[in-house]
Amino acid sequence: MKTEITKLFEIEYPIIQGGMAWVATAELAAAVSEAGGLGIIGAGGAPASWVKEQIQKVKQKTDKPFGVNLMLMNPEADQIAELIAEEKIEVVTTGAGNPEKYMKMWKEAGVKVVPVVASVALAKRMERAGADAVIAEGTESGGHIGETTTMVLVPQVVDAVSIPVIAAGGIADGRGVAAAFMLGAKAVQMGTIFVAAEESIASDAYKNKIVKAKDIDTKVTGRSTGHPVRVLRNQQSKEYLRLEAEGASFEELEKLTLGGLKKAVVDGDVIHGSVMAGQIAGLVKEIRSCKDIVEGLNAEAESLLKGTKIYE
Ligand code: TUI
Repeated sequence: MKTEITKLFEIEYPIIQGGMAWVATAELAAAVSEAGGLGIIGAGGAPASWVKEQIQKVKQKTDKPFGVNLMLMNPEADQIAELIAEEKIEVVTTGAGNPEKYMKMWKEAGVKVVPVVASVALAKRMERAGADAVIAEGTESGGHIGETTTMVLVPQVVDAVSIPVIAAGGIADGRGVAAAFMLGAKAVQMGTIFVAAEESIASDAYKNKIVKAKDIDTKVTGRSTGHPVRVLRNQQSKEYLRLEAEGASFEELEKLTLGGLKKAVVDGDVIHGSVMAGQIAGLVKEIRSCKDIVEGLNAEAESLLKGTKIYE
């Protein structure tokens, strides 16, 4: 399926991998790009030196385009933003904030800028600031989320901007990809299914928790602090939600989750760690290679959309 996004990013399939902190390493990004999608290195909260190493690693593994996700709350966001420009990365995606202050620098370096937005207002603002596309991310997503669902957000963002829109949140099979296209998206971004991919460095315990998850197994922690985060429910989320309901302070709550994502991804502690995942975890039933995921979902969506003329 050729779309404005496959042309803009010079990729084979309209499938983009989310920039998940700790999980979106060079291994995963290279595997997704090699498969014909757009692999992304997730800077998360990591230092610029780590991001630089990951960029070199991806370049050694593949000649295909790849991207870097800048999580804007990263303490070294300024340095990582400069690194992205210096390295002339094909695509930068951003999350958890407004990347406006870096956009001139990125555009001048020829980097395509694709902010993640959770509202129509931010999508319009990003278009005015020169974004090449936006990712409209629904509240079904894992990790740090907005309030609006993918079904509701995507068509409203599509109507509000002229740049191409990528849909994210709640997609993990060809039906989801086809539905996103019907809403006007020109590509999809997926996270949860790629966390559970063969090439993902996430612990087996983390992948198994996704594979075993049912439809109602995610919880949103941190609504009271203004930083809602969707995770698979476990002892940590239960304790967090109990403290939150009792009116615990931000500091108290933060103590419970500090380092929690690394604990789950790297150490495999899915009882006390933060197992970030989207609601669609319930649909992810097996561990597959990135090639199988990218080609399989594309073929399924293509067949569902045959005759609709919404892709070339
Ligand atoms: O960024 C994400 N997902 C993430 S980041 C992350 S690391 C983290 N860990 C613990 C607590 C907080 C973060 C884990 N998952 N997705 C992209 C995304 N961006 N979702 C929602 C937004 C967003 C929300 C509000 C973007 C901009 C925004 O407002 C910007 C503004 O200033 O107006």
